[in-house]
Amino acid sequence: MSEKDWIKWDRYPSLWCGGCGIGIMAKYIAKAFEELGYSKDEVVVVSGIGCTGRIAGYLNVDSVHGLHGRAVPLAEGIKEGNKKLKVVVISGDGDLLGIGGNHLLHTARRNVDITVICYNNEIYGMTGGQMAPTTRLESFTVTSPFGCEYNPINAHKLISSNRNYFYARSSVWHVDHMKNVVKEALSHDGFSFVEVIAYCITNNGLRTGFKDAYEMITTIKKMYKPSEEVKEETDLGVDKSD
Ligand SMILES: Cc1ncc(C[n+]2csc(CCOP(=O)(O)OP(=O)(O)O)c2C)c(N)n1
Ligand code: SF4
Ligand SMILES: [Mg+2]
Repeated sequence: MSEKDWIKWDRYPSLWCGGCGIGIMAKYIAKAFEELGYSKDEVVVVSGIGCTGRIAGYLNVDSVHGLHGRAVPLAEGIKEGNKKLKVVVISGDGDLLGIGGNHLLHTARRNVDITVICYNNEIYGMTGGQMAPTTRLESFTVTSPFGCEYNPINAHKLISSNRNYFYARSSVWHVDHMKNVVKEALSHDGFSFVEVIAYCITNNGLRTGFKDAYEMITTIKKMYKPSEEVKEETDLGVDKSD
């Protein structure tokens, strides 16, 4: 098998906008599945609603495109039904950390053996670019026209009640790093969470002054650097509890 077998090519071109990073993430998750030597009948992908959630229809595995915010309990139910399955949630920041935040908090706390991959574009992309719980302080969105007044949610801290947690942050620019941390997360025995720093060119970037998707992704390249430990907010990194 090759990584190409993990994508449903007959469904392309995808519904994602030209230049969107979700397709990049899909490709490197497919590579991670391939490099781990998984077979298609042992992986289940679950998503919620949003642009990222549509990924469930493009990966060539059994998948569920669930309700907004309910991907994590759906995944937990599937895992409970068949413990041998690798159950992977792939969804957006609004889905996982907004409406689905309470599910995430408790599934992580109970150390359920699933992997959650969050495409964090700091916005509700699909519905037009509204402020999300991940939107940065002072950022302009359609619902924060004078700048966001609140601090963004800290996903790392949110899931760390469970002492066996695995958290890693990567980005749609640092694709090999992203693939490697996804592989580590999938191999972790217990709850794992990967935050993928990303963007939405159509419903956020263009309005906030970016010329195109290339300018947005190269801004991510400049702002973040991969590292082995999370030392400061702008670092990418892998962090495991002791
Ligand atoms: C219960 C419910 N509330 C609201 C919505 C509308 N809705 C659809 S997608 C979405 C936001 C998705 O944001 P995110 O999860 O960040 O995904 P993105 O589109 O940015 O990838 C919302 C609020 C919905 N579908 N269902
Ligand atoms: S609206 Fe934004 S997040 Fe959705 S597909 Fe387009 S660029 Fe990607
Ligand atoms: Mg989003």
